[in-house]
Amino acid sequence: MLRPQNSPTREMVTLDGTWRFAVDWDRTGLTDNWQNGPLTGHLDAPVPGSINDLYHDEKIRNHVGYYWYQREVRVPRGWDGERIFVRLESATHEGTVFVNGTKVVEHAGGYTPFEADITDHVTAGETFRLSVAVNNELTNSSIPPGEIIELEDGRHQQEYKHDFYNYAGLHRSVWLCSVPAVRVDDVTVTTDYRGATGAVDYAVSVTGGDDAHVAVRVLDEDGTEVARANGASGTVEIPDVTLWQPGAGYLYDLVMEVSQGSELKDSFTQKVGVRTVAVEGKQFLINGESFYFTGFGMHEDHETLGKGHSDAHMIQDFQLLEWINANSLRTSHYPYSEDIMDYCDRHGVVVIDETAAVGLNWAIAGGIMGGSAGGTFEPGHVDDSTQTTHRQAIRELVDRDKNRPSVVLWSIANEPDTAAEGARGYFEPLVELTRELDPSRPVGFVNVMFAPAGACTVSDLFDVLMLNRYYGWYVQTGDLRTAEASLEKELRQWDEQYAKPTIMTEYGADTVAGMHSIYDQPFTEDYQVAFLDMYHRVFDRVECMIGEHVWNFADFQTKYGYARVDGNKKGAFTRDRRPKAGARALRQRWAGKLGR
Ligand code: GCB
Repeated sequence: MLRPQNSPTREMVTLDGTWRFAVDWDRTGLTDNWQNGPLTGHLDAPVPGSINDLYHDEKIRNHVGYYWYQREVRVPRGWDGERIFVRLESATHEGTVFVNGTKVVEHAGGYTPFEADITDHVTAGETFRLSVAVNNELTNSSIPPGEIIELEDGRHQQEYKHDFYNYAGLHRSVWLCSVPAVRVDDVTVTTDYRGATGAVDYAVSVTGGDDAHVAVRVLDEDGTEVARANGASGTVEIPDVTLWQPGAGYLYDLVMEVSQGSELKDSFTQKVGVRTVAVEGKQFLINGESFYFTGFGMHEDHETLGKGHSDAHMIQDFQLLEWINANSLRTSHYPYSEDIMDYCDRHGVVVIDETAAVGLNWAIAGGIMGGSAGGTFEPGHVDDSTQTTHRQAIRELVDRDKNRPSVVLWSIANEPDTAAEGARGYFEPLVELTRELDPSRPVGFVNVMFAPAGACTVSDLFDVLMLNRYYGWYVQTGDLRTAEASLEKELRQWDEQYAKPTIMTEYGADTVAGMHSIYDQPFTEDYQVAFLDMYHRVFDRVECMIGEHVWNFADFQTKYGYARVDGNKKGAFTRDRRPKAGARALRQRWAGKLGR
């Protein structure tokens, strides 16, 4: 699905702002057809934004089920004869959209976009009522999975096995768009270069006209045409190409023009960065050069907004990433907003792009995250229905981000129970699917500390190893000497057994800003620095290590738990983005790594 844009043949209007809002307390909204009239009550909700931290009524925050959003929309009068779409960048976790009284689309998966062709339900120049029922429930057939518990007093409670708050709502922008009937429906690009000449392989699919002709032009960042070609697929060569590089995200415009006879029907522009990605031995190569990842596992998480996107917060976060000398990030633990991805493309930030498959692990459920015990890969837990949704999550992620130069590696899950029986049967087809959908990028998953080398049953299926380790924190707490020995021993085992490029995708210690000690005392800023230093010494001694992503960029909100005081405090920055001592230590370390 293409991202909407303004072009000579396409227009878009934002539907962001304040919408009417109602909580579907008794789950009667759909049966009572709330879409058929104005929502009752006096509440409003912001789009984009999470709803959980906004209202004084705690029941709204804790509600399990549907929230309803509604607004009036006027279709621009010049859109007569165009196809009209509504596009939601996300509805977490499920959205059902109505135009006036009619259901136009339903979508599951809280972090990927969806759209509906509403041409037959609206009239140019007139208004319509747009309603969205958003469901925040997580079950064993959702990604991420969860379980809804009915309490003795009849209330429902949402359980889940991942460590971030289950924010809900319309977290990203909503658009009304016009597109021509004959139009570009999809485009896939892959890039290469030989010497100074860049090559862009493209394949355009057109809908609405079999006899349509496609012409493509490539413009550089000054708008100068540097290449052109005819046909719906082929290769365009760019002389004296400027490569997309980590830290310098040069983007060309691939302008596709669809005509019938001499009439221009559609014009769509795809941003293209020319770069290559490859895994060779124990190295990860970008443009043929070995790349070392510095950066973080992140979260979309802010006070008040929850997981709602805000450009101001995004720019502040990327400024801090630049300040700290991070060259990359992982979209832990779900696909991030398309605005964030655009930013990474434009600015040369390297991305490990992750699905929302987090918490597929019943083995740690009885431990640090709370929850019920039992095996992971069994009916009712992670089963065929989970896998079906997981497949769809992979499809939608690759479809959304396949043309992004910033994305160099797919992460298809975070910390699944890969030491368990059933893990290989579950993951093998998912790896195959990812490779089928995108043969151009390496595939990985993030391994949990309970599935070390020798116990993990799936690591051989992947191109890159990604490990989360918490020696000195969840185990050997406060004993960095023992932790250093354990970490080094384990990393050497991975190196010997797999000899694959290995990224430490999580390591970190909860740190209370302002707390200090002269001892190795957990939770202090001093311990955070000593902990990070210890990991870095070890990484520098083990050959397969090609990157370090600290957990986490900033403190973030989680569900309640005795191990969480107002959320997870492993941030290098506080939730309001002030640096802890660890941030300055990282800045210095990574300046060295990047030769700054
Ligand atoms: C992990 C998870 C991450 C948690 C982190 C922690 O292994 O991948 O989601 O937040 O540990 O701090 O416990």
